[in-house]
Amino acid sequence: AKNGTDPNGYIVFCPCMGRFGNQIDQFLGVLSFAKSLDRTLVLPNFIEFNHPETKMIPFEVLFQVGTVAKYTRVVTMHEFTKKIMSKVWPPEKRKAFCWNPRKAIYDTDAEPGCHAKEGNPFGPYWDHIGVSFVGDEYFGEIPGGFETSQMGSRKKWLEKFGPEEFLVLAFSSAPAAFPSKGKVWSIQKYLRWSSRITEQAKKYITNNLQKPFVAVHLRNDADWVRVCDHIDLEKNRPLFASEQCLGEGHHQGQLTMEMCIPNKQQIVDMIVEKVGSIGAKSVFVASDKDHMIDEINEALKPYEIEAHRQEVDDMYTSLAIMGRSDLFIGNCVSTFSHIVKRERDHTGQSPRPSAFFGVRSA
Ligand code: GFB
Repeated sequence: AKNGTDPNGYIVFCPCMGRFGNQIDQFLGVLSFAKSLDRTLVLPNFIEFNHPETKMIPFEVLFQVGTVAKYTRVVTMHEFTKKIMSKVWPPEKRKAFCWNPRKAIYDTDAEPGCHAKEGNPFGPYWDHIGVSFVGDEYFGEIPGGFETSQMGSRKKWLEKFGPEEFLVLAFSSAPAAFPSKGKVWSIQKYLRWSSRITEQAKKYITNNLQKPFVAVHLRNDADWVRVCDHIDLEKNRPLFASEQCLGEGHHQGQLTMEMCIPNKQQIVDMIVEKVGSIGAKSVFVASDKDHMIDEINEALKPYEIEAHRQEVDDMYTSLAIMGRSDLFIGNCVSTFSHIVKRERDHTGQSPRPSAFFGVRSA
């Protein structure tokens, strides 16, 4: 490669939709897309919303670069911006890629386009890495778009947006399906928590939990109640991550309110059942709102075991702890739970047990 850069070019994108579970969900599809176009993927900064602050978290703070590099060619955002960008992507070549032109949200007089830097997190994301765009390119006419498994798709990408003219493809949002398709879920095995996060998880477990332990994800903040209002009992349509427990197109059953927002009794009953089934010695609870520690401990009294939480629930450590549990109980609709489920299914010799609220196991 000329001056140490990839002659096939690069893909850089903003994981601009949703929070961490959504961002990871789409990231799996982006990995598959980059591999299929045989370009180096610039590992994103993940976006954390601590209102009013928007924080950029470099991929390598959360995950091991070496492991994801076993799946496809990657480079960290840091290395790309410091060493590569100026060589392969002069400012006058910086086009934004999106599906098709759309109207701006704020500037109502603006021409339709990608508006790649309009609003939060779009603007802050590219500003953070010092990128501005001189124009837009649309890929909606390519058969399948980012679904390059479709006939003729890869050829079209090369014809229209080949590396001679476009060494860098910069996407204003993740070039991947949401929710993710089943065929990319196993790519999760290339996402290994960074040693810092793994150490924090191990330390927490050693200091607080007796093994074997059950881990529980409770998704119960106010925003979630509104999500569950969208359950379509008639058409039984997939909702966010729901295919993780009901299969693609929900061929395995009906999405219910209990799966999305189980009530307190259903939660406690499920935990007690699973504790009994594996003879658990402790329970770990992660939540975005109400960990229900008192209610759970009341129900666990006869078993003489206790439920624990992180006093400040750091979401990344919580995910890693849940990944390491002996049995996981998740929320079927939550993409946050799905991270744990995929990790347990695919990072190991064989799948480790996961269960979902509202889903009766055989
Ligand atoms: O990750 P996420 O897209 O998953 O959004 P869902 C949920 C966010 O809530 C996480 C926080 O990124 C965390 O910031 N959160 C959830 C938690 N559970 C926990 C937890 O156990 N511990 C901690 N510390 N934080 C949906 C989206 O969220 O939310 C939809 O799929 C939609 O896009 C909806 O926006 C409102 O899939 O659960």
